[in-house]
Amino acid sequence: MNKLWKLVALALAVLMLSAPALSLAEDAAIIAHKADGIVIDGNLGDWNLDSPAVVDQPLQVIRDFDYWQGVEDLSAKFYLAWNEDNLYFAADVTEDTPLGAIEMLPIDGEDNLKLYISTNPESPADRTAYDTWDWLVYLIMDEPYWDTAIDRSMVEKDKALRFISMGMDGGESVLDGYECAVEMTTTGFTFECVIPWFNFSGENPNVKKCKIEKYVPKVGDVLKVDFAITDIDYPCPGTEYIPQMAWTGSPAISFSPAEWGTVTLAE
Ligand SMILES: [Ca+2]
Ligand SMILES: [Ca+2]
Repeated sequence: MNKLWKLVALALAVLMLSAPALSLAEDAAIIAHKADGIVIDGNLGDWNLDSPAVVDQPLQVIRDFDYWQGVEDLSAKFYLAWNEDNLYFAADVTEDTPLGAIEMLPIDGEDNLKLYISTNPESPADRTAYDTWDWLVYLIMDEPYWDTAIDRSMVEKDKALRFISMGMDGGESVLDGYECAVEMTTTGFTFECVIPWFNFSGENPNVKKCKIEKYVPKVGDVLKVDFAITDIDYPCPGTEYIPQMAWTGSPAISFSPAEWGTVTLAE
């Protein structure tokens, strides 16, 4: 190596050491359009696909990185749409072993989609702990069962307002009015679902004496949000390594909404 290259290498090393921790959350922002005639059939032709949350980079693998084989193994684009009554969620998933749930595994080890969402645009965007209106929704990708769960274990008891975790042992449907469908593609599948907003409130029929009011979304609201996807590639035995990817590429999304991205509700 000549002297110049040594200098360049040294400068690069210094730069890398002094760079702030890489955060994808700062740049992670999508738009959700008003749902216009979305039919839950697995075909995303009825969606505005202008603003995807793209998950396809090594930096976005948040678990068992050594077992992620690249974009054909697992990658996805996520979309949201909305109206006053419902949240719509779609995914275009590239996956070589799709819909691989195994009943005996904990739900975080099944093929799943995880939706992290706030239903309060007034919550401070930089909060480092979940508050009353922060939700982690598990959608198990297991045709035809489509189990759902809501994890509230990260919400402090006095903030949870009696809305606690449900469905976390699997085999349950905890979202009233939830409908979903998949369509297989040559490289994986497309998925879409509808989740009525009242599920994130005391109006969810599975909770009792909870005073969380139903969120009434409006154009211009900005909500914290994140997406994760879990891919079990290896049927038993050998299920101890199950890669997971997330939009903002940080395992800290499980306790800190500050690490999530945002969605802006638009027309
Ligand atoms: Ca459709
Ligand atoms: Ca795979």
